[in-house]
Amino acid sequence: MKIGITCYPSVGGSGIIATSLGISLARRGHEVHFISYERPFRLPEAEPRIFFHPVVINDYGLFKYPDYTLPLSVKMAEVSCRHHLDILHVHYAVPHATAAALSRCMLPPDKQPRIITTLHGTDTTLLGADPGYGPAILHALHQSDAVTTVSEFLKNETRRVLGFGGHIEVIHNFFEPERPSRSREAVRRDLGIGDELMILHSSNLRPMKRIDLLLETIARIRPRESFKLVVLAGGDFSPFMEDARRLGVDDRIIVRENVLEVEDYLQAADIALYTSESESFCLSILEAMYFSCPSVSTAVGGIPEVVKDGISGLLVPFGDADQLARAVERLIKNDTLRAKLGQAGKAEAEKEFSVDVVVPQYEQLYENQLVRA
Ligand code: GMT
Repeated sequence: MKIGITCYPSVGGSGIIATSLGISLARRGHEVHFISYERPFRLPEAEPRIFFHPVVINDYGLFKYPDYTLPLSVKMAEVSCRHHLDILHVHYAVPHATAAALSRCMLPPDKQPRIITTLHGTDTTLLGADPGYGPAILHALHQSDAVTTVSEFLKNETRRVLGFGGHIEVIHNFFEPERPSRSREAVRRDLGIGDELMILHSSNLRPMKRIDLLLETIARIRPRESFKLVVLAGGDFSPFMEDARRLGVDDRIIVRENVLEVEDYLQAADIALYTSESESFCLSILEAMYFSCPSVSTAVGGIPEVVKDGISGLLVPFGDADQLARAVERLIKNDTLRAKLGQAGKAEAEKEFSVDVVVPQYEQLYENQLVRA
């Protein structure tokens, strides 16, 4: 098949999933065309059957705000036409699904690809609830030939928040780890971690990640010398360091910003910690599971579809820093429990969320669309 993929190219779960999907589809023999304003950061330069089409954004003096949706839709139409795309798969509805629907209107019927929209999270939970966006998102979903969500939770939210009554297929996220570039020992040495346990938090630091709760939790873990928190920050962590100092935990925190070799840190971690107030899936937890690293996280959104409490990780009701800290302490004190949850997590990740399990589900969805076309 000839498949177009549009996603955000920067650090972020939806872009990572879209990029991995495209790479995997190309390795399975399909031709994949990425369309975005920048080359996705994890997209290899020379990979057979993968093409990148940049969208050029003009900053005309007339515009107070540069427009992306129109040049994106024109590029989608151009690539669809020139490369005879069968499928145009957009990740994150805003503005990608709207641009895809518009692009199709520019094409004659025999040149129109089938449009698949994958909702990832805040495109429903945040923007879907915004009166300035919701109706446009709903319209774009109605224009899509198929809609998928990354969890049952997000499917239900899409029905509830947007009132979308069409068919929604749940296709969970997946992860295909790269081989770490350094040894576990080398990474820990570089981080200055000795006998302490390494707690890992990796996120884009957006408000729903609740970094305030993360720091409150860290401040309550005893003994305080038993761990270091390593934050892989997709953004600037320095504003949070003031809070860390106030809580007296700044000496427990090591920050690395915009890391590409996430696997290096995943293999070095002992516990992953996530305190989000909303999460459609939480790809970072799955990444940790692949490296047998058990997580402590809030039981919000789609996280319970990824982690089974007491089996592959520990779930705690949202908002309770004390309970989160006690759960981390349980894992710090109990090597056997850590190993047991870590192994079960890895087995679950490979069984349910591997590239070989999930990518064929997308392939099947595409094939069904072509049969119907
Ligand atoms: O929706 C967002 O906030 C952005 C998006 C992203 O690009 O990182 O995150 C969402 O998609 C990820 C990949 O499917 C999920 O793992 C995240 O849970 C989800 N974020 C939220 O729901 C807050």
